[in-house]
Amino acid sequence: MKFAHLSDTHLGYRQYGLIEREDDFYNVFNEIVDKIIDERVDFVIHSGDLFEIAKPSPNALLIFQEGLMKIKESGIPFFAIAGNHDTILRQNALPPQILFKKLGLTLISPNNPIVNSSFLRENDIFIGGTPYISKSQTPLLKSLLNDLSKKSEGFSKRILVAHQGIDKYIPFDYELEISDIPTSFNYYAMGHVHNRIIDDFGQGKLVYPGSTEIWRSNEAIDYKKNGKGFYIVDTSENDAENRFDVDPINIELPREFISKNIEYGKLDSELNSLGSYISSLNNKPILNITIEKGNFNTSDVYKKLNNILSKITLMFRPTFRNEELIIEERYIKDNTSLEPKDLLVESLKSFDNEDISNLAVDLLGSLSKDKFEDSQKIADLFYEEYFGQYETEFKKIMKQESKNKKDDKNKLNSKNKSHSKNKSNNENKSNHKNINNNNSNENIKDSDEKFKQTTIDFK
Ligand SMILES: [Mn+2]
Repeated sequence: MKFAHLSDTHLGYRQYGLIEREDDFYNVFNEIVDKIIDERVDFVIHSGDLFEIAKPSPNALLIFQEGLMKIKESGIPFFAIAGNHDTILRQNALPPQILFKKLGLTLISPNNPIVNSSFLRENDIFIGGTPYISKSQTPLLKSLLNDLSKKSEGFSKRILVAHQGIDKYIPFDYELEISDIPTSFNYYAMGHVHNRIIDDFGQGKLVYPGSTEIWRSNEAIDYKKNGKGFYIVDTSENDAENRFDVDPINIELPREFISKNIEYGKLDSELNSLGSYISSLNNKPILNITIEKGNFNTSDVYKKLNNILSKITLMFRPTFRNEELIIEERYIKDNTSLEPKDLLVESLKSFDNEDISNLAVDLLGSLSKDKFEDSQKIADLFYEEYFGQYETEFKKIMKQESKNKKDDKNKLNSKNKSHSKNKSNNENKSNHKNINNNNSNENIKDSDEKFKQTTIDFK
């Protein structure tokens, strides 16, 4: 028996605002669908971020619908979880995958964490999983994983599906430490990390198939090294330790991402050879070009680059390492594009919280289109999500605080005027004491933690 494992297809992503890039993501997906059918797999697992956003465009939905229909017509079941991109902040909101239930997609959700199919039962296979769960809810995530581990007991083949970061693979952006994960499964069908990873873990293999297209330009490095595509997992040819056999199926991406540093002194000759290399390519590439060393007039160099490169690249993204621009470079780094969205996310990095960046990006989107009602709704939902449950506690504290102030005032009034310098100190101390006494300081801390926990480099 064998299955296909893929993830992070991000359908509908219009990278750099370019429709050609949106099409690239679709073309790669279509190619993957054909290969899945060629491989005659018994089922497919998609580990989240099927779509770029939780409310995909009709185009993105249509591309997926067509692909899924082909897979269904070949008699192949499709199991999926929602990733962080497929999830709306609001609780109980449905991910777009739910639309495709009648076309053969089984959504693994909090309500249906286990896939119930006669084929799986006949072959003694357990598939269980959870949609993406944010870092502030790691205790919930851990207990769900442990429940699934218990429920998988007694099955001969046990598969866990999840869309999370693990500290071992992304040390600065994870929800799970590797030691949090139950070791009882034979296959960990992971999503979220965009590089390809195959590791031995627990009683089998832990696998991130990675993104199917280059979603951030720095993913080009892993593409060159490990390729992109999906995995075919063969469960019948186990080795002595019952580890499944995992084979990569590579897809050649339609467009190159080129990263080039050029010294200003060699600008003309380097541009010449770069130009002839680009002319040899089938499709116009995305070019990240850095001009460095030496003093030069940025706008003159930009004009020259634009003359030569604008026609032969789909997009070129220049960086100028000129002493005059050092201050700007603090904001515009190598892997950051000039899109307002990216700059906004970059400038909010200190919050270290993906939800805040998402909020800002959402608000930018709606406010820049004068959609004030939508903006209000977005802000209200965010407030509700973060503070709804703490509101009562806050009110209590505020009430207590105003009472303290009154008390302090009364005390002060009864004292000599020369002591008034200490007023604010006394006030602070007594406030702290009261907050501790009514035990709500932990709740405040939790809501504070929520802001700090999730990291911004979301995938
Ligand atoms: Mn992703």
